[in-house]
Amino acid sequence: MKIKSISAIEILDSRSNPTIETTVILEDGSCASSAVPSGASTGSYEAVELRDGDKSRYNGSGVLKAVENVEKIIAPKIIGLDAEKQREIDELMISLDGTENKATLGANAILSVSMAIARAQAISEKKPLYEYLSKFNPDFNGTYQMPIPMMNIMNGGKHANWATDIQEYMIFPIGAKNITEAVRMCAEVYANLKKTIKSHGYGVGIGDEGGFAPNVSSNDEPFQLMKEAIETSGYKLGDDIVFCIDAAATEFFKDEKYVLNKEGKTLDSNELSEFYLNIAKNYPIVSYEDIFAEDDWDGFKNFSTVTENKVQLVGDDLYVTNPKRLERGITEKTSNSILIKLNQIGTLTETIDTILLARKNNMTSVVSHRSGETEDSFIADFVVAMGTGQIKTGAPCRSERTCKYNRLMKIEKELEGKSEISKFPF
Ligand code: 2PG
Ligand code: MG
Repeated sequence: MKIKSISAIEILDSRSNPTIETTVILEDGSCASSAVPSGASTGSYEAVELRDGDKSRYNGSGVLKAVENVEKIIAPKIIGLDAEKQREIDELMISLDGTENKATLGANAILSVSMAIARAQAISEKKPLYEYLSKFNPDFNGTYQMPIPMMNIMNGGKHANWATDIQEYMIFPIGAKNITEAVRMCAEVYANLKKTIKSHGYGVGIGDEGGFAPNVSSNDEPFQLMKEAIETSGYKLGDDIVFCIDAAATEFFKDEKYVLNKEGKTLDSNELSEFYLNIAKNYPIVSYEDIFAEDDWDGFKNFSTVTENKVQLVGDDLYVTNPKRLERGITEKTSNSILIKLNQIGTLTETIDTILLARKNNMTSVVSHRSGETEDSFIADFVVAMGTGQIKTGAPCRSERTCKYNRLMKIEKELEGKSEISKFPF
């Protein structure tokens, strides 16, 4: 259906920072909006998030320029085109921008249009978003793969005033028989974790992604607290629920060394690898994201060798959802998994291409939120459509996180048995 109008507005994200929401209306009246999230522990190779820099508004973080780019530059070129032609429209925006990293128009401006167009076309075709998006998944066979959720229930690093050096401590309910059960299991553990943390004399304040952020004494203490909460909840650690981490190590990489303030240690790449593997002797950690800095390709590669690819090693800042960086990872056998964030690359089409490239090379993809989020639940439909099998979207707490989990449960209900929860391949 042809695009009739495009407008954009500056709204707030979950950290109270401005972000952009774009609304697309098609000629048949189908109308849809999409909002773009924003990271804090961002990789330096991410596409550019355009901010105004005008200190008199929002301390310089306004996005009025991005809004203007949508309305004055992108809209005139796109109005009248068929919203079904996602790839052509995305490619047109990429060429309008003209840079490698979308620095002219802003990846935030471009992505808000890219997502809203898909959503409007889905409405026009009277299809739920996940069904419409499944046309971009060449491997879709009629049964939807629901993702196992990685829930970040203890927060550290930049998201939580450095309560720990490791940024994210996630529970992963591999024993759940469907997404509804997975969400319930994690929510029960989350509720019990609050009691556990209190009983250890800590505060129960939360970080940017809704996980607790007590002032623990080491980087492995959160595992002990989560273990207690899992057992109190009646689940078996290792069978029902396992652990994942995102160290976001780029954030504690200083002068070519890893500085773990919680431990009072400064480590090189090999020592850091040992450090993680020592923790893993006591706790079942199955997925390791960004456990080395964004340019420490050797660190990742050595870890892959040492662990013989028996655990999931996820590159986030390492790959920034960029097919070119992923190509290098594939050639050098750097890791076996990639984190997928739409706003790191800036269009739906490029994000899909990256997932398909990873899949072709036997790598898993974990679709992810950002630490600064909105009520937009696009990624819930997207992960179901692409069948990547894993999503991480924070704690089962705070509406910008729960809206994604709630959407997944609604999709599962709507599909009534025509979906299955994915198996974790490691
Ligand atoms: C990450 C993300 C999301 P941010 O590092 O994976 O959890 O954080 O959005 O701050 O980059
Ligand atoms: Mg990360």
